[in-house]
Amino acid sequence: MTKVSFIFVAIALLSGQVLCQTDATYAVSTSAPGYKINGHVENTEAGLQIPLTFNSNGNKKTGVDIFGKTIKDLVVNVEYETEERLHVKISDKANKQYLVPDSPLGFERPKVKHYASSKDRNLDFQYTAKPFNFKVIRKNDKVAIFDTSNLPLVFEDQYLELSTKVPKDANIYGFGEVTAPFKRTTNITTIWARDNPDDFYRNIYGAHPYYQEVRDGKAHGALLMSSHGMDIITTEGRITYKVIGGVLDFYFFAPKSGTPNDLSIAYTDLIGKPMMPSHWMLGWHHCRYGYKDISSVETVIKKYKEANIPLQTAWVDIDYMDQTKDFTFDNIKFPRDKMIALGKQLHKHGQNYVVMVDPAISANSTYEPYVRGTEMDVWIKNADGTDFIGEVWPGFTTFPDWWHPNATKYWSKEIIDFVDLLGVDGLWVDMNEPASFCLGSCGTGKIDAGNQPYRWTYTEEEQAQNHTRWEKELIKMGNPPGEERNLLYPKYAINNGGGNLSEFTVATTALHYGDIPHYDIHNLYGHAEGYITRNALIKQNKKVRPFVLTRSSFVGSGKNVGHWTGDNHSFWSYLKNSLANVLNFQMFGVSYSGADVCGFNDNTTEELCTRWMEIGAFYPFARNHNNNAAVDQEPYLWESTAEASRIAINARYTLLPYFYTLFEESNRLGTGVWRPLIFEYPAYEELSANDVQTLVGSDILLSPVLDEGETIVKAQFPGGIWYDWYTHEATVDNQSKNKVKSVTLDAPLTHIPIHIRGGAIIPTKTPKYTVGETYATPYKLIIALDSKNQANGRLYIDDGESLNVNSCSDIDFTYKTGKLKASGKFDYKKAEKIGSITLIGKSTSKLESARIGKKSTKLTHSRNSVTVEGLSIDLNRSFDIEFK
Ligand SMILES: *[C@@H]1O[C@H](CO)[C@@H](O)[C@H](O)[C@H]1NC(C)=O
Ligand SMILES: *[C@@H]1O[C@H](CO)[C@@H](O)[C@H](O)[C@H]1NC(C)=O
Ligand SMILES: *[C@@H]1O[C@H](CO)[C@@H](O)[C@H](O)[C@H]1NC(C)=O
Ligand SMILES: *[C@@H]1O[C@H](CO)[C@@H](O)[C@H](O)[C@H]1NC(C)=O
Ligand SMILES: *[C@@H]1O[C@H](CO)[C@@H](O)[C@H](O)[C@H]1NC(C)=O
Ligand SMILES: *[C@@H]1O[C@H](CO)[C@@H](O)[C@H](O)[C@H]1NC(C)=O
Ligand SMILES: *[C@@H]1O[C@H](CO)[C@@H](O)[C@H](O)[C@H]1NC(C)=O
Ligand SMILES: *[C@@H]1O[C@H](CO)[C@@H](O)[C@H](O)[C@H]1NC(C)=O
Ligand SMILES: CC(=O)N[C@H]1CO[C@H](CO)[C@@H](O)[C@@H]1O
Repeated sequence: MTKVSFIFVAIALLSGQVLCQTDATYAVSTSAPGYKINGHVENTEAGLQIPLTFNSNGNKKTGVDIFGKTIKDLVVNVEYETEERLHVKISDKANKQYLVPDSPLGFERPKVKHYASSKDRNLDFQYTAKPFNFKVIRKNDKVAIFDTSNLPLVFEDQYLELSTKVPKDANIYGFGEVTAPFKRTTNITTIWARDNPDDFYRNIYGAHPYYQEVRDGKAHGALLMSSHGMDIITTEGRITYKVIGGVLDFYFFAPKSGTPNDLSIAYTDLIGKPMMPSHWMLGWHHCRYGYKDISSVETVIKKYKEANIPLQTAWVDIDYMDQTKDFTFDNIKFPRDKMIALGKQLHKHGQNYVVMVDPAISANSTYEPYVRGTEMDVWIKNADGTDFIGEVWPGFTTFPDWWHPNATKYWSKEIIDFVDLLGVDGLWVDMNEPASFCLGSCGTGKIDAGNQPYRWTYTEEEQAQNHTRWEKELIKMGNPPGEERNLLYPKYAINNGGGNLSEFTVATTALHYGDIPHYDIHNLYGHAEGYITRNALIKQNKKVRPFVLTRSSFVGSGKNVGHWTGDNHSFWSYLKNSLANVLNFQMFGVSYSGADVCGFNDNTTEELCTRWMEIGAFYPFARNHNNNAAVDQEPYLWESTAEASRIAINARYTLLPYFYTLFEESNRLGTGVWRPLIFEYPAYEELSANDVQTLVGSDILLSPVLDEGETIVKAQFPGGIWYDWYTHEATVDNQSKNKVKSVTLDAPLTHIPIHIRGGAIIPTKTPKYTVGETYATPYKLIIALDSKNQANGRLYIDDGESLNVNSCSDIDFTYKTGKLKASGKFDYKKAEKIGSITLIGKSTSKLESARIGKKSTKLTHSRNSVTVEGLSIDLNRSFDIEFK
């Protein structure tokens, strides 16, 4: 946005302060007259239906056609879908604006059978007639969680604007994908999927127009269900949405309890619950772009083992492909037979294997995936009906149109044949924003041109020449027939970090099946690929849980895939921001997520990689990944990094049953595996901006070093007792409720501070080299007592891989008045045992023995805990143990 339009007046803030931002994007369209109720407001079975008409006050000149064509007649549908979810959809009466498609590729909206009654629901809808404005009221405390009063409503074909008031310094979280601090302050969040490695505060790979707010200790959320490009402006006192198409399709969430965890449940009730990973997926992963041949990969696997750093899964980036074409092998460096043998070798050692696949298909008339796709006519098209041909790694490429009726069949065959052949355990789908290195259909008429020099390898002058030519051709190609909108250069341009909308991706004028311009569907492309790829993997093997890791994502993607935060840099700032990014994805319902450990682009250093391994070992998805142009960063390369990695990964493997239990909860309920402190302690305002520590579930607190040269961490601890993971000492002893204690923790280079919440029972294992070996050890319970000498916890057990679980155990542990009780469901019949129990807490020094059935066993005392070892308690039925 460069031009400041005359209709933009930087308005005085609701808080009374004057907005300093000069960028017009921050302002609201004060000249827009808005809408008024026109006719009967109807009470429907679901709620209300309100007809609106443009509030033109005779003066047709102002506030009309601001950035598009004003749509005069609108309908507001208010639906009380559940007690904690309200759907408010403002759409054009004529139903011409594009909606996010329903099943199967977009977003599967749940069918509502019974709407919430006015008595039971926690949300109310209030409105004014002229101009039309509305408030969403959280009933149990009468707070207006969304309030458009005195703020304009603009509804044009290519520009929609709506704002809500928020309190001063509001605790806003979400809106993405963006690399920014967890708590969002004044900023513009642009949503337009984009392949970009490092732009802080700019739009990157995924599209999640969802936020959560914690106000007065209570959480609520709002989703704008839109696949269009948009800017979301968060500024003092206000959030403003500026969207370049579609309708205003909002969902509001307000759990009765007010807890952020219950909000996550309510949100994922709508968008789908996060997928359930297999045990192996929770192990440590390693990958590099730029291994020169397969023996380099084999060497890495060997050296990990020699250094005794657990490695569960070896990955191969696009290097294995023949001229970077999907589903092929480089005959010399990564020959097919050796690639197959590598998988067998890994499996023999209880390890796993994942490779990359891109959506772009080389336009090469002797390359079978291209030939088959062309026969089935599955490619995205140009406005004139020819194939759209962009440029990716293998040169000129076509792009599967996931909406084409043949696309699922086409892609499934390619995926299934490939996985059958190679024996990989999962796929990694990259470049699916989709990324394209040229502008427009630069490969039209250039089939069989082979690999091309990449755009960035030309001189600037040549790049500019290419760009000018591409742009001319794109403009010449023009709009699809019958399309009246300006798809290439909408008047409201959004703050796309890449410039014009079609830069580095498929042109917005290109067509998907049913003549849907890419303009309307762009943000769904990666989501659709993830969905189809997952289903193909299920078809390939119905028994085990599929593994798909995606770069681009949309609302609801977490149901199908995991996500890594992309091509970041080996800088301290990225290490620090990785916590916020992972926390964002927990909120977006993509629990299985993580950043590239040690950083992707640029050269890491020993210290940075050491610190990154320490926290990276605890990312829900934990993988070291490097770029071809950077120095090696395998964790065994430096002594301190190797040492820190062993310590941290061993702690993760010790905690595997705890992680797995959290993933099951996430899959069933929708809660995050990682949680920011403020989501577990929403009443503690001091924690609202803390994104440098994180909780794993409710009970494990990580306080990593994220700054160069630091050997201490200034950590915040909410009320209660917090025990040091390593020494069992109470770092914070009986801190009173609702108070935060700041503690400076020692953190020498190879040490990550970890704390256990007093009151938690944590199921653990003995860490071994692989996840399988770790899981084969007996369980060990850690009971960390609270100030009342009580604790409780949960353990979920199944076979760790079945897609359809047919037997599982769900065990509740409680410890009270010296007695540990295990109760719940005990259906998983395979021999699972508890081998030891450790009690932590001051009062444990008085304990001497544990009585199990008739047998009494002596306890071993350490400084702050007691342990009973050599147990063999069957986890197939309830039991009691008494400590005396
Ligand atoms: C977003 O916030 C950051 C940090 O406060 C700031 O540096 C940046 O300028 C902001 N961006 C915009 C567009 O306001
Ligand atoms: C699907 O593919 C078949 C060839 O397998 C082709 O005949 C048919 O036209 C394709 N369908 C569409 C809608 O393009
Ligand atoms: C086209 O693909 C075939 C098969 O993968 C390959 O052998 C050939 O080198 C490719 N041609 C070009 C020009 O890239
Ligand atoms: C880009 O420019 C170079 C140098 O002028 C030219 O050789 C090349 O074909 C152009 N690439 C594309 C994809 O148009
Ligand atoms: C965007 O498109 C406009 C209109 O063609 C052009 O003037 C401008 O240079 C383009 N911007 C970029 C970053 O390519
Ligand atoms: C990374 O290190 C290599 C080898 O020392 C060097 O050639 C390269 O320029 C470095 N890259 C950056 C971005 O500093
Ligand atoms: C912890 O503090 C509470 C009051 O805040 C007190 O009632 C309780 O006895 C204390 N417990 C211990 C173990 O110190
Ligand atoms: C539990 O397992 C033990 C040993 O594996 C067996 O003896 C016992 O019968 C089992 N109990 C139940 C309730 O299945
Ligand atoms: C653009 C991008 O992917 N940035 C990532 C870089 O690294 C940090 C830390 O790992 C991530 O949080 C960012 O998302």
